[in-house]
Amino acid sequence: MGQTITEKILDDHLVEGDLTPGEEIGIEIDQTLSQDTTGTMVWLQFEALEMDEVQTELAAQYCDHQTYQFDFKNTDDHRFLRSAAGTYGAYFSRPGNGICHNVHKENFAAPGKTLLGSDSHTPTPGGLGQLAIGAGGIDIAVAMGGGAYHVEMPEVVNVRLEGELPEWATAKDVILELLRRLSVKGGVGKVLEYTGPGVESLSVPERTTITNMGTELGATSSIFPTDERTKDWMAKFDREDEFVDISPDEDAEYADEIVVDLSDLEPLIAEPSMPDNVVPVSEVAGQDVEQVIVGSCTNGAYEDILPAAKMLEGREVAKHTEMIVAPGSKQASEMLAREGWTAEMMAAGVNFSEATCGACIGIGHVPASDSVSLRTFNRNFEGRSGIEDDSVFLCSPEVAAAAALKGEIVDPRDLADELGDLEAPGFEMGTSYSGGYGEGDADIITPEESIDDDLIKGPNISSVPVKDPLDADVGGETLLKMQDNITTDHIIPATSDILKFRSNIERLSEFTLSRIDDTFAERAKAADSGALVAGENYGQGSSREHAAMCPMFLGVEVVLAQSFARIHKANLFNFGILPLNIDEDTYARIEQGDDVEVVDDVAEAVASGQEEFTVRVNDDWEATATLDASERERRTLAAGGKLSLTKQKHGEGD
Ligand code: MIC
Ligand code: SF4
Repeated sequence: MGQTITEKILDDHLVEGDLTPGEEIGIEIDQTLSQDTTGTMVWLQFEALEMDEVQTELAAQYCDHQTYQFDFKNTDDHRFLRSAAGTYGAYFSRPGNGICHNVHKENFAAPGKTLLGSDSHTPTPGGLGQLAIGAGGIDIAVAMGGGAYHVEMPEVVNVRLEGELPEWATAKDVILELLRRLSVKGGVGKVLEYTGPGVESLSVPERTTITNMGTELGATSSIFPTDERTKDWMAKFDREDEFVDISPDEDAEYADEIVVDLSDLEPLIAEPSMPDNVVPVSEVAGQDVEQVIVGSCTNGAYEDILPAAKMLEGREVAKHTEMIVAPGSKQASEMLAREGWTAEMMAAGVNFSEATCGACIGIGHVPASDSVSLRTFNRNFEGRSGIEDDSVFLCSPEVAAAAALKGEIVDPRDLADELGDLEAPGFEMGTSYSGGYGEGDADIITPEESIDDDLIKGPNISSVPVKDPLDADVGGETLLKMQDNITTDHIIPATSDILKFRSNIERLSEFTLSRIDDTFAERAKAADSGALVAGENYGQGSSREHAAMCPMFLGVEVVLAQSFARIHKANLFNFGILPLNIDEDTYARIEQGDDVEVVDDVAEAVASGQEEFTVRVNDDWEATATLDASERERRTLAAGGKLSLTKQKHGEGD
């Protein structure tokens, strides 16, 4: 039987299991990436595992999320990361050089290889045929140490692209259309594989906009075949020798097929505050817009910003609107500057940001109260912009630029009619790329160039918390009952006042679930042990393992949810928290404050493969909950988490 692209790459890297959807497989990892807010824990865990050196073909450490360094703690984190990269043999991308996904895509991503990254948008280079997966930090640390990465074999779904994009519709509208159809949990347990005649009409930057935002569907990854366009794109970075031809076999079988006719698409927009609240722009036209931001890891390439620049040339941003351009990488910034576009945009009233995540996680450019912000980003979870009750819309750079010009949400086609001389900018590849990271790139320190051979830890950098092995008794007070689609931004918010504690779990844990209830941390500490209850898709969004580490640190022992997001569920296992599935009736019946006890000797039941558990509530009624876990996940839980399990295995010489 023929194979899909995903199956081909997995087959090449398979070290455990077979490619049966739903079964756990172990794969070899060729490349890893981590960034500044998850990376400190990655390296602290690498150190705790007593590793000497990176074992993967390549490991890259980026400094991108909090590069404004408001506090010495951020700068200390960056210095620690440089020292860790140098000590253990990773590439180090300096603060300000750009967002991990953009810089990695430009400099290191390679078709046919596997990439594991401690950031949920790691699948971005799927646009050039790399199988890239987001995971928690300890998974990256273990992979860097040469260990396999374990994941449930996904179903491979074919997204067949037909036709070509009409004027004013963009790659962003392709992924917004999929979000509209499938919702934020529509991709869980799946890899979306793009095929069909429409593929060749899309350039690599357009493809990576789509694969980047596959994360918002909850997908394990997203991937495109490679072709001449991929090869030409890699040549711009002097990396054509790393190109490989990769496409599905003619008789490849997919679990499902979704057809998107590109020629049917129109400008779309995601309304606040979920990326799947998608409607045609024309439906929400007329709303006043006070802020517009073009950039981020989704739309931060030179090719993403150029259309906005062309639209702004010789025009002016509306007086009551602020427009910010935040390029995804220094490379993109440099090209815009070299070609004169930066000056054009500045003349139009645009403000430039350094190449950083920044505003995407509420660091800088926080919207005014009670105002609309239009962003070309991938997420608009409530409060993520740095202000509660925010009103963030997600759209393409074209729709963003149109709103900046008009001062209100407007379908760019209508604005073009109104202005008479506004032409659709179309898509154009950059020509002034300056090559790869090799010689002369001051912003990437190669392992050979490293100046460090020891870890440098500032006073805020503490150690990794470790849980005791699983106990016979699991449960406690229901500390919080939450609804569907709770994000990791709810569990451990980002924003500048909190991010600086990412390498200090004791301090960070004080902010646990504070978005929902600011008494949570205090109550959890007082309760000694506890449970969390949630609806569907609990823990969607980011890969931050802190969203499991901090509840664990505060004594949460079990999470009862109707369903879980993939990375977060893995993180719960990795930190020894029992993730149990409950049905809708049980969810409806349990109240906050209820005492929840998992009946049985839990440690023994988990180890022996038991799937159904009885949960006793208030010593009054009982319900059934299920544990969907692989053998390895059960061992991880029993050991109290992945760090302990991996150490045990090393001890046994495994
Ligand atoms: C995000 O987009 O939410 C982040 C910030 O990039 C996170 C990583 C983090 O929490 O540090 C992600 O997507 O994994
Ligand atoms: Fe950075 Fe935002 Fe992309 Fe996350 S989604 S990597 S915060 S730009």
